[in-house]
Amino acid sequence: ANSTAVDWSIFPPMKNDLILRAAFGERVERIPVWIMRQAGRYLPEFREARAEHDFFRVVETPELACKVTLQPIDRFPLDASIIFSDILVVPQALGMEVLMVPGKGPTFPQPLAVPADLDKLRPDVDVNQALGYVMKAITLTRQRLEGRVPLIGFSGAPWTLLSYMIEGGGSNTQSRAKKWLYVYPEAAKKLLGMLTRVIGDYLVAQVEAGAQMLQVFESHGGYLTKELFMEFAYPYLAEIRQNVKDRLEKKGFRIPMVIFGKDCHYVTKEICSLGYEVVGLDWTIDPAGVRQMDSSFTLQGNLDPCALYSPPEQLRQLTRQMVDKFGPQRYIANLGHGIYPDMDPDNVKVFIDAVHSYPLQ
Ligand code: 1CP
Repeated sequence: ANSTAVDWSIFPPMKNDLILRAAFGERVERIPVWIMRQAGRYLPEFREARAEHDFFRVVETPELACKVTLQPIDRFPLDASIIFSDILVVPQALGMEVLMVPGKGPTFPQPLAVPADLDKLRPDVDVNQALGYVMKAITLTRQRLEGRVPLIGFSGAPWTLLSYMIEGGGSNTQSRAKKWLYVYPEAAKKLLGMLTRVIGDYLVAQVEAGAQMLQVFESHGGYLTKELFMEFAYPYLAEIRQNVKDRLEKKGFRIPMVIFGKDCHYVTKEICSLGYEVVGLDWTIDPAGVRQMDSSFTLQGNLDPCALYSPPEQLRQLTRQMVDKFGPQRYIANLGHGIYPDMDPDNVKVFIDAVHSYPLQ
């Protein structure tokens, strides 16, 4: 009864699976690299597509989403693609309206204000129906990639999505969302549970449609205290991991999962214990310190995106210094967060080439 699952035998064989091997801790002959927000406004061809179409129009039209997903792949020797979408499609699936307001970013006209507002959501939504367009974009993109590189699917994490649903958009403090954790903890947990269920279904459906790796974005992890993180973020991240892994294994899939927590340095050890194959680090974390703790998982990251403003030789040196700290195995090179719109695409090439030319034994 799943309308968007496809038989993976329709997909072309892989020519480059470096990132999957690195994720599973197998030896690689070259370091894989991709860039968070690699399809985005720093690319002139992306700005051209966005001048013609509204953001969510691109996301909801498989041909357009596929086209912009492939833009960075056609331009750079990246080792992975990530499906063009947004973490806020999950709140949309639950029944909330989200608009992309130019100059302001994603905006919810009617954010959740009080616990009774939870009754307006659709907790039993079928993601294959509500988000079928994402799965169709994934299947189409996997075909058009012709095995060049693996395709990554993703979702926002429960706490990060809850914070957007209550704040109604970006926020410097997340104080409205955090208020729920102190004043309405049971309602917050009800919503987190709802999100956890939908996110699990959504990640499984993305794999059934063709996604070969999954990343969970806890982008607002940095706003919590350790106690709040352990109560309102950690258990849901653990449940998603276990639920998705179990369901995919039953269906015969072996898919690596990445957990990326932004500003989560105060819970690095806890995040590493969640059991995801890959832990993404932002630029505030010293990779050497994390490596010393344990080596049973792969690390991803973590160049300061602003290093891309450097002249080429300096950028090459910063990239080599970064790899020195991680070591070349069990490692996926990336920035410590998404690339910014005013960055020079030529420097993206410098970064990728510097990773690829790092000498491996
Ligand atoms: O008009 C535009 O083109 C808007 C810019 C943009 C883009 C290119 C937004 C708005 N979203 C996206 C795409 C996007 N978002 C991807 C595409 C795949 C790729 O990486 O190439 C992904 C993975 C996301 C995920 C996403 N959206 C996150 C998690 C990653 C992160 O940055 O921490 C978050 C927090 C969002 C919300 C969001 N969407 C867009 C903006 C500007 C924001 C942040 C808003 C805020 O908090 O102020």
